[in-house]
Amino acid sequence: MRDRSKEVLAFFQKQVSAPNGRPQASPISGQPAFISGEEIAKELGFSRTAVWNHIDTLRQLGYEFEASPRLGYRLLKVPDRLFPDDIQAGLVTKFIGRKIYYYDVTESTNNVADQLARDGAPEGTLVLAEYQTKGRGRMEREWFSPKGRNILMSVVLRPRMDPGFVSLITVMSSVAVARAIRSVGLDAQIKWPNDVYIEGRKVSGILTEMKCEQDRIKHLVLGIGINVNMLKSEIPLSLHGEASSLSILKGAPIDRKELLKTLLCELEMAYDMVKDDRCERVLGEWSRLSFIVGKWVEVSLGAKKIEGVALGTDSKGALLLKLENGFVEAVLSGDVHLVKRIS
Ligand code: BT5
Repeated sequence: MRDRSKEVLAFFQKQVSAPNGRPQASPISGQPAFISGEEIAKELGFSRTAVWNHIDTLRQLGYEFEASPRLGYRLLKVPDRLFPDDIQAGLVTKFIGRKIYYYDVTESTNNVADQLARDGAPEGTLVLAEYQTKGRGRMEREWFSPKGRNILMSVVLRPRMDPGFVSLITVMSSVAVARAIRSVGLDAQIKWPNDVYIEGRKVSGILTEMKCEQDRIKHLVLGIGINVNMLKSEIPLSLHGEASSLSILKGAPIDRKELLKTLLCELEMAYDMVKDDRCERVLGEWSRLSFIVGKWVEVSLGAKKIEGVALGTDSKGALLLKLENGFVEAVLSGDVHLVKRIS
């Protein structure tokens, strides 16, 4: 979007109320108020024709305006796209999402964020995409997401911590994702290390990648995929019975922008706690929201498999497993499965 069209949009977004991001309704009509073209032109130093042209540009991007020759324009609907201006309107974070890069299509938001981080992007830089041609999970597994339905995002972080603590970032992110999803009334639960499930179906995955220099983290890219409005018919056969989306489980579409804003706030809060050595609250919340704590699980890492009761996580975000022989082992990565034991 051109800068001047952005200025015009910002004028209407001043009416946007912080909590729900929607244009504020007039108490009488229930609709947002009209703003006259003359008022906008005067305030921004444009001609009225220029204002009209910018509104036309915004309409082409999917913004819906009502025009009245007497009263001016009012913004009725913003498009269901994760445009940075819409995300930043009313966003209350200090650094996460203060700089946003938005792509209609890209290979992987993690790749873009990594390049930005190498080029010196500040902490909190956010990359969003409507579609990824090479979206990936851990160990180069594929991350599937149809265009324009879900949240595909990556955040640049620069924590001053030992690389051995990187799992803690994944753990704190899973707490933030689960809490954000719970804010729309769904019973999100965490599966260590990087998945969020609802009713036994995976709805979100996290991919944390880091670049180290000597014994410290140079930067870290936190990639998150959330299945928000993906339709049942869009889920590939290979994921049937495994994946679902928030809208399927809720039975109604979910406002992606609102969910994303909530997530950015939750992430910043949890990350601040981790940075300030106040991990106990995050880890306590993780235990509360995790569905594997107290259960017998198998963790596989390639050919290596290990079984035990999941006790919780340690201060590094490693999973603590109580083995059959009574020993407790800290596992730093792997895939977890619940195991039914025949006694
Ligand atoms: C993950 O890996 O769950 C991490 C996924 C991270 C995706 C985000 S999207 C934005 C950013 N950019 C990227 O390129 N990636 C990140 P893992 O635990 O390895 O799980 C991968 C497995 O989940 C796949 O092998 C499938 O079985 C399954 N899967 C793929 N797409 C899925 C989906 N949309 N919903 C649920 N499960 C899915």
